[in-house]
Amino acid sequence: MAAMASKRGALIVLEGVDRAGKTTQCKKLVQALLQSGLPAEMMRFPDRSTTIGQLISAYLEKKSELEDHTVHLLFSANRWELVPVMKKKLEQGITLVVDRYAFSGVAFTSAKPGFSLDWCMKPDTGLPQPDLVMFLQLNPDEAALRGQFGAERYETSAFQKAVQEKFEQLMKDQTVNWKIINASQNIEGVHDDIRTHSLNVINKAQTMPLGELWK
Ligand code: NYM
Repeated sequence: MAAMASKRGALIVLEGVDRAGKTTQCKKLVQALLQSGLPAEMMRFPDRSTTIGQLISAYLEKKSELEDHTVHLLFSANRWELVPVMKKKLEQGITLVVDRYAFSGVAFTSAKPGFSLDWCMKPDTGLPQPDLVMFLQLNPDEAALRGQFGAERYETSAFQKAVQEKFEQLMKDQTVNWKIINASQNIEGVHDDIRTHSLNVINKAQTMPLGELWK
């Protein structure tokens, strides 16, 4: 018997430099979708709960050292290991709201010396294609007003500036549905923009097959 074409959930990603408000906004979006009767769940990368995720977490907390290519591949492997779960949930009609994805992976590694954007994109090529990627745009001065950086790896203003430039290069890719969100508005203003874009895309995704990233 042919499987019935049921409506899939949308894959929605929030990206941006550190402290742009991604986590806060992911939580608010899931809450708003659920309140409108739309099934939704939040995910985040890195997912520090898995065996691979624990290696990544120790590296970010500077409790361990990992060679730069190695950690890049671990971040990617951490996404791939969650793909079966993601596909299953999307097929069940659940919209996934994801805090960081392959774009963070590429932007952070390619901000290191000796890494091309191209090399960095390869391991994540073929991941489930997000239906929408919202980039929370925040200028460095605005970010500075949000207080001190944390103590994790990468949390310096010089590195974050390099990461921002890499995100800007990635956003030129027209095969990805990018939307730039002004993250210097208040929390509710940012949320309104994010919710509007999301509702739009949830509707459209229902009848479209899930794509493959960068393919
Ligand atoms: N990060 C995140 C990477 O370097 N590569 C990746 O693939 C991903 C998903 O890890 N500084 C970096 C970005 C952040 C850190 O922080 C994870 P958080 O607060 O868990 O989002």
